[in-house]
Amino acid sequence: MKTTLAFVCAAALSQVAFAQSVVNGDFSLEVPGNSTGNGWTGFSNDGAGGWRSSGGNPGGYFIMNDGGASATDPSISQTINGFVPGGLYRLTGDFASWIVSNAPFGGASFAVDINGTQVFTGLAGTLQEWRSFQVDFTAPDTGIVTIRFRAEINGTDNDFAIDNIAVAAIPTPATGAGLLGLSLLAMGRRRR
Ligand SMILES: [Ca+2]
Ligand SMILES: [Ca+2]
Ligand SMILES: [Ca+2]
Repeated sequence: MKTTLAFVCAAALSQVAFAQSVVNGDFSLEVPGNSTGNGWTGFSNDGAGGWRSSGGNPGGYFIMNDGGASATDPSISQTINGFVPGGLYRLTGDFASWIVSNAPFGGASFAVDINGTQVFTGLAGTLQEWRSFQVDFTAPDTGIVTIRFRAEINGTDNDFAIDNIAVAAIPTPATGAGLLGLSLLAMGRRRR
């Protein structure tokens, strides 16, 4: 019985401790605009877009920009392995409308995709004002998750910058029960 309880608690704790990390989520390292490097893969970003070493929130950041073609969207993505299948996770980050010459802005033209499904859209807002997004998702059976960010999604030329991209595990009710069991076990030990 003791062994079983300890095993359950250990399993619960491992899920709490587990948090897949985004590589270079703060963009402190250079990222290519149209290939793969330092964790990210850029696509369809022109010279006015791409990685910048300073001026983000703070420090390095990445601008998704192209010429507003409706057939393509400037984007950046990262594939992360090792999620617990069925586990709950939270993707967070900062985004901002960016290029002055494209004002006035209109419509939702920023998107967050998880494994190819659009899960968040952001309205173009005040120029270069950082705002935050938060998306909760369940990890698939493969344990592999691709996060992708896109700008100009509605056929506009609205560019977006991103920074501080992170993923963390969300404690589940089962995990909470495991932790309760652990604290009860600890209390029992203290009593003895
Ligand atoms: Ca940064
Ligand atoms: Ca587009
Ligand atoms: Ca643009």
